[in-house]
Amino acid sequence: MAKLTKDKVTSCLKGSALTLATLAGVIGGVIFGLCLRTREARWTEREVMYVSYVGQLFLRMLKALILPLIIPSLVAAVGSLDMSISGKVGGRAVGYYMATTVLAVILGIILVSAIHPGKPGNQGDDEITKVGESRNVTAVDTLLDLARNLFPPNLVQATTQQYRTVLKYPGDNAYTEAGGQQRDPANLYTWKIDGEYTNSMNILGLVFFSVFLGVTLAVMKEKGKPLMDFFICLAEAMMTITTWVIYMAPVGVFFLIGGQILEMEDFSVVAGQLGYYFMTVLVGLFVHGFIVLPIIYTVTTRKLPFRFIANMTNAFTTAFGTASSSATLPVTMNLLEEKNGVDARISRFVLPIGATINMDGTALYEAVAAIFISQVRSMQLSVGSTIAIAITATAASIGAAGIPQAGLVTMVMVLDTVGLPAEDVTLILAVDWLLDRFRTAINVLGDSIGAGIVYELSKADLEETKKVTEGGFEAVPMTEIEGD
Ligand code: 7O9
Repeated sequence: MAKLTKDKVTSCLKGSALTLATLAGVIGGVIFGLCLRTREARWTEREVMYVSYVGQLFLRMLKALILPLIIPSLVAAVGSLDMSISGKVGGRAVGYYMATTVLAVILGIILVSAIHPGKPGNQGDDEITKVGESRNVTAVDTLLDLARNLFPPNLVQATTQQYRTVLKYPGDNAYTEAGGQQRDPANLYTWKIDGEYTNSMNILGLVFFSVFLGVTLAVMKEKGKPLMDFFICLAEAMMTITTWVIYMAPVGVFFLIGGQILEMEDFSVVAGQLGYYFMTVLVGLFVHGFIVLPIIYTVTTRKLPFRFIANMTNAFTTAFGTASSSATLPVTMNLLEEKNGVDARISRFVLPIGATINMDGTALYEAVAAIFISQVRSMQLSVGSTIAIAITATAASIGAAGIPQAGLVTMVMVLDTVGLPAEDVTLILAVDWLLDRFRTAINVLGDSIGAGIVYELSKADLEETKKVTEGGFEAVPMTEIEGD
């Protein structure tokens, strides 16, 4: 009996060696960074760069996989499903994204109201340092830009740039050509409307186009097969590379986190009310990720969530190390398919969309942050304002990927809805880099559980189309890749 258990333990340990190594990488990275910090002299920017260098290499490898992975994944997954089935699958996914994001925001609002981390006045204005110039944009323009970016005029450009509206004040005596409206420096709506392309990938446009191409190939049936095979093969190749890159995770995460700890200003900022704010967000993320989402998983699939979540550990550690759910996407997809047995047609359809629009952690954080700042500014929030914060925090998390320099801009939008000044984001900046890592891990967890739920709910539908894709669209087993 005892021997059996021991055998089980060793085989389990072998299977989880990589996961354990990556976990050790996280903890080791923290210790490594803390040890380096004991040096008397401050670490220079260059020295920090040397420390995080290896981690940066790992991050670059992951990022290189995103584009050639998500486009063929989406096209092939949507293309291999009947239109009616992809409609059902997409509907389930979007329903899950909406429900969980709203739940996360509500949880955040309840927690920040109950804990009340922000005591008025303590955060002196002199501590505020202005970060960058604030951008002159209206919420309307941001929304219109979002829809504009859904339709990139040039697909190749969309891989590196996205559009944004820029409002300019041309001087007091200038009149608009149409209508002769007086320019008012205080009213953005009377400013000159200009636009520019910024250097960040237009992920919304690419995702939208890929889904559309997938639907088209599904409609073309036999005629579309050569292109389908091309995309299936490309996605497969990227997944294979991912299985190799994952082996670098322990080392990559170690140096990424070590470098970040070295770069950090000081621990003392987490004392006081900023510390309470930090804890509020952390408790919210924890409750959402490890209580609310698992319960939803259990209720909808009638399966226990523990195995499923444990299998995804490597994705969480990678998310924590990189602070980017898109860079983690290849890892997430790989683990979902290889360890949790999620059908590739589901994971490759649902995950890229989830990584783009489903960010529960971000939504929770934005709601908590806005209300925390209003507490510090001793601003009494009406029920209406609280609902306005909830709605904009939800919208900000959905649209984040479509907005250049999202972090600050979306936070400013949320603050703006209740009349708080943009400069106030600086109140929470000191702990943002660390919270980012935690909320990214929860974003990844939310995407994974979503894919798991949609898979379980769609099993019956998938059975019907089994014949169509037989043999063509299956993850390559690890043994085949490693060769003999
Ligand atoms: C967090 F679909 C993909 F994988 F190709 C994809 C590519 C890029 C998906 C999303 C993106 C992307 O650009 N996302 C993005 C996300 C852009 C700006 C901000 C954010 C928000 O990031 C989160 C946060 O700050 O709360 C978090 N760091 O999940 O990555």
